[in-house]
Amino acid sequence: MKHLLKQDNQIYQAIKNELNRQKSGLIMIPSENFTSPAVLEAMSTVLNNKYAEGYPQARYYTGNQFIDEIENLAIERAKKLFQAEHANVQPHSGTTANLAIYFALLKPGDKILSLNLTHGGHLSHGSKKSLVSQIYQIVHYNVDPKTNLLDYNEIQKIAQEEKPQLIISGFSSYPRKIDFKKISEIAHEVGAYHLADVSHIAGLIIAGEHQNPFPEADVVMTTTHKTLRGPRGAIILCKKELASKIDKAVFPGTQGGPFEHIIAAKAVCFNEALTDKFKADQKQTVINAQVLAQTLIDNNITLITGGTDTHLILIDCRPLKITGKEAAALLAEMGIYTNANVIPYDANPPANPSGLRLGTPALTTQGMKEAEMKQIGLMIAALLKNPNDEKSKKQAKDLVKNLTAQFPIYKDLKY
Ligand code: DSN
Repeated sequence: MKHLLKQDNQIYQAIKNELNRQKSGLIMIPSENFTSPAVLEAMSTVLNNKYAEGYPQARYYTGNQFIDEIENLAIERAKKLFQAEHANVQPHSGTTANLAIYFALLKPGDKILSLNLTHGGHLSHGSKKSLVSQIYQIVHYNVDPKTNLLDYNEIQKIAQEEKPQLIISGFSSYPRKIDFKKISEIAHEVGAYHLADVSHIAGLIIAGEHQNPFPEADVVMTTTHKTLRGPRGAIILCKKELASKIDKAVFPGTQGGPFEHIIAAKAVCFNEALTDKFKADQKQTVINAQVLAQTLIDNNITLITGGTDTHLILIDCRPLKITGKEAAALLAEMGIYTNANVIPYDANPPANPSGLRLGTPALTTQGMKEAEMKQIGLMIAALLKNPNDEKSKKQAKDLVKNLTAQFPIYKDLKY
């Protein structure tokens, strides 16, 4: 980054510091991951300079022959990964992708049925704070109060009573598998579309570690930077008959010029996701999460739903007599990055919730396996049970140092 170094030292230094933070800590926020250097390279290119409003072979500006080639590759690879009939690779983020999907499928005032935000849903699925709730009527389903699991009979009952036009599945802090086929059945029974927001588990689906919502779901949306390990952004996949509506809703409906440098990086990430290595990593991500969960349970840490089937774990901090924020801050002090999170039926507000969310995608990308998960689980349990114990803190810092040295990331990236 010699030009940046010369021209803007403040930004250069901050980027360098961030690289060091990522290399020297344990990244355990389950929605974060490390892209490959090839993905980073594709993002940082002259493609940034090109306007390409429209779609391949139908652009509003000249000079898009190479951009078309790139976007077509991204589309074909995305379709192949999810066995989808159509892909739109232009959405800038998961939230804008969801807005475009609502715009494509619904009229203002239509009804959306989605999971309560505090039970694992997402802001863009209809939170009161989101624009979505000002345009559409929102009704929610909850997880079962005893098990914290989805109750498909309850979802069906609410769907039959409320007759929504859209049912959303796919969540941000639900650690268990989702029966997408069942939700498609419920949706179609009441004449609703089914949108599966698989942002968290896209990599798992590609690897066959989780049920694919297709061919039953009408639309699937995923961000591209979580388990999928690509650039920040999103894609929409859908049945052929919805293709034109979805494309028009993305552009010109809710976006202008696409980010073609990001689309190129998405294409690179999709090619990586088609490999056996990627699939093996996704399998290991789930094994790692399960070993980590079991180690925590064996050391008297309470987990929401009693474990995980996926890449993420939700710790109930209430028995520890600390808040999620205190737990996350304590771990961050050791260089272990997790996030405070609401838990179902949380008496505390989202700004100060009772849960701690953590996961294994980034650690697995670094090459860590079961043995390391056991070490990390023991260390996290010791810290959370004795937040002021200086010996545990010292041991935690040493472990982070050893593991990051043993499993280095971005070895060749020298800023
Ligand atoms: N912020 C994402 C997550 O961490 O799950 C969802 O948008």
